[in-house]
Amino acid sequence: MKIYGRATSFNVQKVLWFLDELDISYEHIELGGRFGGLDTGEFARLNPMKKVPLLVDGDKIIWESHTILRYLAASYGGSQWYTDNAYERSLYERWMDWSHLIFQPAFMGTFWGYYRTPTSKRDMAKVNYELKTCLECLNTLNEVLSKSEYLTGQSITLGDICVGSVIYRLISQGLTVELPFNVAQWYETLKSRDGYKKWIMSDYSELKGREAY
Ligand SMILES: N[C@@H](CCC(=O)N[C@@H](CS)C(=O)NCC(=O)O)C(=O)O
Repeated sequence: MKIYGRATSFNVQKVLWFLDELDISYEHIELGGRFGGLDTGEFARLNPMKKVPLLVDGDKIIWESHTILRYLAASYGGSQWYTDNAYERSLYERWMDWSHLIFQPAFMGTFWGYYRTPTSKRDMAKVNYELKTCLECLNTLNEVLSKSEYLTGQSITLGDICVGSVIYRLISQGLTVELPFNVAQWYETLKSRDGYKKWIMSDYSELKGREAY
């Protein structure tokens, strides 16, 4: 199995973390960002979007990070990560979608507007607007996490992988973000997982002030 994408990419990190959770052996190929390589015809044949992550599993080619996660869970995750019951799946899939549609874009707004923009060019009103949405998301998460250890119960799911991946960068990029109590506890639990430490909590300082991918 091959996973393509630079380890500093937030969307790639989720997949790398999950591959480690599944204890799957894989080859990681750094691509995109300072590594380049996304504009070649060869890569476009694998992913017409010319983005990472991209997973190649034998003759199967999969792009879009959450689709890759679903594919891996269904193919290799066993009953711990995947259930045939559509309703039970929806309990964690809604968090994956919410993360991609609401939480992650707001976080990305702060990350691009603040961390990836040189100080002199920052529009802090815009950054603070996105940050406000992030804080509202954290408060919602806090309520949900007052009832269970993970987002959908007492064990980790893909929902925690997707939403949890946002937390480290959100609080470590230099903006003031205080995690509400239950979110902070959940974050401590995620931090105890090897894949979270290795991939999500990795150094991304090369992206500071870097406006190009
Ligand atoms: N929705 C896509 C987003 C893919 C995406 O935008 N990837 C970025 C990295 S996070 C990318 O490939 N950027 C070009 C680059 O890194 O050179 C996914 O979740 O996979």
